[in-house]
Amino acid sequence: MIRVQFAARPERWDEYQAPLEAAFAKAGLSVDLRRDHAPETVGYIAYAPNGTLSDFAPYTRCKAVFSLWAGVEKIVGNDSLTMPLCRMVDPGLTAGMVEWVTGHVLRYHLDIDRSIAMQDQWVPQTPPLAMQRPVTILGLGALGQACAKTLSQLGFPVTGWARSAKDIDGVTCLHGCDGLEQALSTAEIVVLLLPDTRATENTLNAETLALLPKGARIINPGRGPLIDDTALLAALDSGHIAHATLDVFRIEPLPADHPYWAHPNVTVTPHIAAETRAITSAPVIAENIRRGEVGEPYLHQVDRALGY
Ligand code: NDP
Ligand code: OXD
Repeated sequence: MIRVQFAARPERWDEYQAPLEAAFAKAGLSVDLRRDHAPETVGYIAYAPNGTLSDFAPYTRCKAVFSLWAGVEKIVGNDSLTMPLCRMVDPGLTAGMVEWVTGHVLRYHLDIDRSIAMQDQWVPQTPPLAMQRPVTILGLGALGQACAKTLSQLGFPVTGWARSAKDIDGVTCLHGCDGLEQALSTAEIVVLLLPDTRATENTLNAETLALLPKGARIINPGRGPLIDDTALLAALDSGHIAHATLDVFRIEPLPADHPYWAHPNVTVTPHIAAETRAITSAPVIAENIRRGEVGEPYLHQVDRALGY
């Protein structure tokens, strides 16, 4: 019997228990799933950073920790976590992010805010076509690639930027410092889907924001530290950046006195861009346990040195 510890917020248990048990059964795994196993008996941990578990040292026989979140910045530097760590790549999470990003890109592209503000006036203004609106996505991982493909299929000229070179149909792929400059220099809309690591902190700062064309819009569902907030507020105040939609912040919930709340050119959403779904993530966890049991490489294992 494989013992799996569920270490997420207690209210998540009801949502996850049945899908996980069904996925384990379907994968032919004999699993005892609980929230209160004796730590030294646990084989695998399903973990979320907003649960209570932070000391992994007592889990002496644990073979791997499976994050229910895609972003692992809260756990990747934990010294007591000496076993493999896998981040979440889940079709439901990906679909949610594609829908959220596409919706917010289309809000900007079609100037939907103007239509709402002018709904009592007959002042026609035809929006350009998607093919006339360059979009840049910073981060071409599971989520960035999926968004890039969908936006490209809608007709947007999409440029993507990652750490390593990529070849994605319909997407101009760039990497490295020069690549970032090029990626930003034409972008009318920028979407941030980078992980929060030492190397990505303040990717958008005073210098890189200045590379964007005047009037560019920013959408950040990645992580708060990707943006230098002071530099973004200055660029919004000067009008260089026309608007920002921010889903993630250095401190969450965003403090009540943060200038983003009241800024007329900022939309704040409360870290809801995409969420792991129990029904679509349970088979991913089951497959990783199957792999762990037969000694195959885990899916989506985090590179601890890179931090994602
Ligand atoms: P991945 O790990 O699959 O992709 C990360 C991408 O970022 C990769 O393309 C990687 O490059 C690139 N990257 C990493 N470091 C650098 C760097 N220094 N310079 C340039 N590119 C870099 O992550 P996901 O796509 O699954 O998720 C991205 C992030 O989205 C998560 O880390 C999380 O923070 C956030 N997220 C937010 C949610 C929300 O609700 N707001 C929900 C889910 C995720 P390479 O391909 O070369 O390795
Ligand atoms: C995640 C998130 O990282 O929800 O999965 O932000």
